[in-house]
Amino acid sequence: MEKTFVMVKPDGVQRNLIGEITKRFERKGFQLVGAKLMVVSNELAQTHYAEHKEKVFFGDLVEFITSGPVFAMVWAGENVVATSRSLIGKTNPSEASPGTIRGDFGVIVDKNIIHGSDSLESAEREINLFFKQDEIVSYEKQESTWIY
Ligand code: RTP
Ligand code: MG
Repeated sequence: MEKTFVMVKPDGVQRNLIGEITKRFERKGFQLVGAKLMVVSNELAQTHYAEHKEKVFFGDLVEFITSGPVFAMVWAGENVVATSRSLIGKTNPSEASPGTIRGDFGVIVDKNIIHGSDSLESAEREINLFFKQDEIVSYEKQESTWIY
């Protein structure tokens, strides 16, 4: 099953949006297969955002993402990489459509609430950066007499 890496950034955690964001992914129909609250080290931040290391905003981006706890997640489901990006919305919240996470909750580009992997390759790379193999759980829905 396809998987992607999603992270509530420090601003999203500060604003108590972990529940709201997790709810949107669950209700969309995706399955949560890994999650943890953590503080990103400087080294991990630089590796994660390596593609932006020549950009003028790189230093600020690394400083921000390491400034407080993030909520790192792995979500699974068909087309989860691309569909997560559309649930998240455009990078700049001022351009993100209402109904998307950044469109509904974000204001400025450097505090845009959430990260989502932008391709299958990025997803695999980022999941391995943030999670150990045994922190990812795979499970099937059970037939039961206790879900009504
Ligand atoms: P992310 O990687 O965080 O999910 O965001 P993204 O794919 O939508 O955007 P990306 O181009 O990868 O940019 C990474 C993060 O850098 C910050 N940024 N600041 N000041 C600026 O012009 C600027 N441009 C990008 C944003 O916080 C963006 O999420
Ligand atoms: Mg990106």
